[in-house]
Amino acid sequence: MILPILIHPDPRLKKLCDPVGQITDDLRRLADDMLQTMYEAPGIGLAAPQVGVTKRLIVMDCVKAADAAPRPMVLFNPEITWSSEDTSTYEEGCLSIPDQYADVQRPASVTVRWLDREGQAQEETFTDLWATCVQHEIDHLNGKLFIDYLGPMKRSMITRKMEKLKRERARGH
Ligand code: K1U
Ligand code: ZN
Repeated sequence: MILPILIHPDPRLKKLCDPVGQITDDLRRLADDMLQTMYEAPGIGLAAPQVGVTKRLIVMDCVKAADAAPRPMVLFNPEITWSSEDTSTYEEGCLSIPDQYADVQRPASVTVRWLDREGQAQEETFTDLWATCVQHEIDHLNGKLFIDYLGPMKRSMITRKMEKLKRERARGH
């Protein structure tokens, strides 16, 4: 099922999300719906608060090449356990802030621990776009958006554009 994606500004995008306990069939179904929603958008990641669920769950697939096998990932309770000193800058976008992009500097590599869809603990070191994406998605779980890394002028300009977009969408444009 395709889920509606919340658009900034929305108080649900600013909340600290709750850890999940037991990985239930309902949570696995939510993860599957989030993956379907992410691929359809299209995007390379999606966090549960973006679909109005304040739980610590993210999905992502940063495989770029069209002829490569997809790698859909489901991460419950993801935690960064190590960040590299060296950084990389990527022009980020966000499905909750459509058509707005800005350079964000983050650690170039991160090690993340999480529970997979079977409730098994996993740990992996991510680099390149995967590292950028997993940090962007974990930020969502802490109520943080990529525009929070920008200066106040740029951030408020984007917020005003999104308020206008939401007014237009509400009028059916
Ligand atoms: O969390 C989100 O809003 C999804 C976001 C993830 C992200 C993008 C760029 C850097 C870090 C994190 C997106 O997927 S925006 C759309 C996007 O980047 C994309 C869309 C189609 C093809 C390739 C990329
Ligand atoms: Zn986002």
